[in-house]
Amino acid sequence: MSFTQTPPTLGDVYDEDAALRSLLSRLLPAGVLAEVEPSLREMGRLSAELYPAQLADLPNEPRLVQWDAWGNRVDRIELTPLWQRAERLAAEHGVVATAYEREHGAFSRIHQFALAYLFTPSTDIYSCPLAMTDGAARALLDSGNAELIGRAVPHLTSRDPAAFWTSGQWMTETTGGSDVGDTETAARRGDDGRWRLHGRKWFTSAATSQMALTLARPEGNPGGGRGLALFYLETRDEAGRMNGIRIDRLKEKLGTRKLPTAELTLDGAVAIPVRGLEGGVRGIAPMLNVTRTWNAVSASALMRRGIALAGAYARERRAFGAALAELPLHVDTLAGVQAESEGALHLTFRVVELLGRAEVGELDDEGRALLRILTPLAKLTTGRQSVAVASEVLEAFGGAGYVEDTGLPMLLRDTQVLTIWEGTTNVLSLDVLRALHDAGGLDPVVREAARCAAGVRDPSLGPPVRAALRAVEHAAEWLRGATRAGQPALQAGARRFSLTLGRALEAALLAAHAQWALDRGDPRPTAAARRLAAQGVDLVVSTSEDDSRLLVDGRAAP
Ligand code: MFK
Repeated sequence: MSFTQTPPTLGDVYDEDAALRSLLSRLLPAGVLAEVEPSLREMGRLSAELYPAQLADLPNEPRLVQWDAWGNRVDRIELTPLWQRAERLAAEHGVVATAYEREHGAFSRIHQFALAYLFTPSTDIYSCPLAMTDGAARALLDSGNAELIGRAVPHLTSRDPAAFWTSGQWMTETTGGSDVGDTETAARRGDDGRWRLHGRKWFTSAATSQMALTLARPEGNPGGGRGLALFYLETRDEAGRMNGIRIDRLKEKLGTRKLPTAELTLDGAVAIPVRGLEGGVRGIAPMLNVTRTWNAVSASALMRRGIALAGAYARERRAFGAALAELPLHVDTLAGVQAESEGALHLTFRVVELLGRAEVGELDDEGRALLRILTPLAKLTTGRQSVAVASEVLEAFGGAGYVEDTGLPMLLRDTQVLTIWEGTTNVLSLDVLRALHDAGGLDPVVREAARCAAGVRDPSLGPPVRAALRAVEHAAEWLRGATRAGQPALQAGARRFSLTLGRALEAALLAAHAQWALDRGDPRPTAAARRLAAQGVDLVVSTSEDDSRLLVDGRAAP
């Protein structure tokens, strides 16, 4: 008999997630936790049940059918079996709806994103259309457009699969996904008073949605972001015909292969302005902030899934006379990624907590400024962590991690997108600077770190608290210097600055939570806080623009 390895299996996805359960026990009042826990346990059970279905679905990919047998242009996308199931399950389990039903006030966001966190890793990035659906509901509600709110929001937040709609977020054009102000799509008003859109959308995720929010420039408007307007459109009419939209092709992507990302031509798509005829970027910003939060939740969730699989494997796989889980270096490696994932979880759910409080009007100006700053910080920090953790998870399986039909490579490919879409690490670092500028400086972040530190008493938590405070102070010092030096210096260091703030806040939040857990007899989060800080939180270094230019193109700075 030749030896075969035991594949990793998932246990109870909710009950075995010690970090999530500890966090929720602190964030939610006992009565609320008791009420929401059955739905989380059920989602954990469902997530474990879907995992084998996800593996069985590995060879399937969505397919674009442009023509029917009789020569009619139909542009139909056939989804993979798991995606079809995910749509129904997401509606029934309220993965978007929970946030808007608001049964538990501000805590409903925590409940909803905990559901999303459990649902995401087994559903092949179905979190993408859900993120955009949630974001569209938020943007429409914020717009105050009563007609569109009445028409779309009940669908976007429905638990009935027959009534549930998802939304697209069509921003990216061939001119680029970051500098959206260069959008070329034109909006023309016809003699019938209706607006029609003409242009090409180059990267539209989940093109199967029933509606979309998109940007276009009304004829005669100036260039740049301010000349764009935010439009609402429905993709098909009541007879199922496309609304002046052609699906040109699906993208061949590194990952998220089950997600039907498409290139579209808008050829007279009838659309409705959501909030006036300019300021479209401002109008879509609430959607971006919600989808960026989903991105951080997805990053945390995919890290957790990879680590759960690597842990299960390490308990079974024997090498050098012992289970991997007994080998000191393997244990040390897994502990390192576990600490990264717990830091990510705490920063992410701090954003979620603040978002929930903002939505019920509980936040003051400083709280709103903190939410605005932490949203891109969490997205960019957790996105980078998820790629590093997924890479380490694959390595923890040795060669098996590199083999497609284990399903493990998909983890690495899928996390890579989290640093790209919804704003790259660099674009979001610049967004952090914009948010700090709007907030009048770094005070909300400094006070957040100080608030975390103030609650920590146990000496074992001294190292992470000191590391976090020193890093925030170092970042503040850099910001003062770079502001004096001018825009090129500010921009060049923005990424290291933002990652430092993100990691420092992760350590501070984790340390504050660890004190709470220690008070209840649980030393685990303390180990995570200490390890995260030991792995380094301060990335601020001085660089020279001359050196950078010489390294990149061999020439000195102009
Ligand atoms: C797993 C879950 C993940 C979800 C999956 C979703 C997949 C969807 C696929 C995609 O659609 S990916 C494409 C996503 N694209 C982006 O995220 C765009 C990235 N680029 C940026 O974020 C740029 O910074 C930006 C487009 C916003 C720059 O455009 P502008 O026109 O140069 O913006 P400007 O002038 O700085 O800001 C315009 C206004 O918006 C300002 O307000 P005022 O008009 O009142 O001055 C800004 O303060 C405001 N603003 C910009 N970003 C904001 C914001 N307000 C609040 N929050 C923000 N994030």
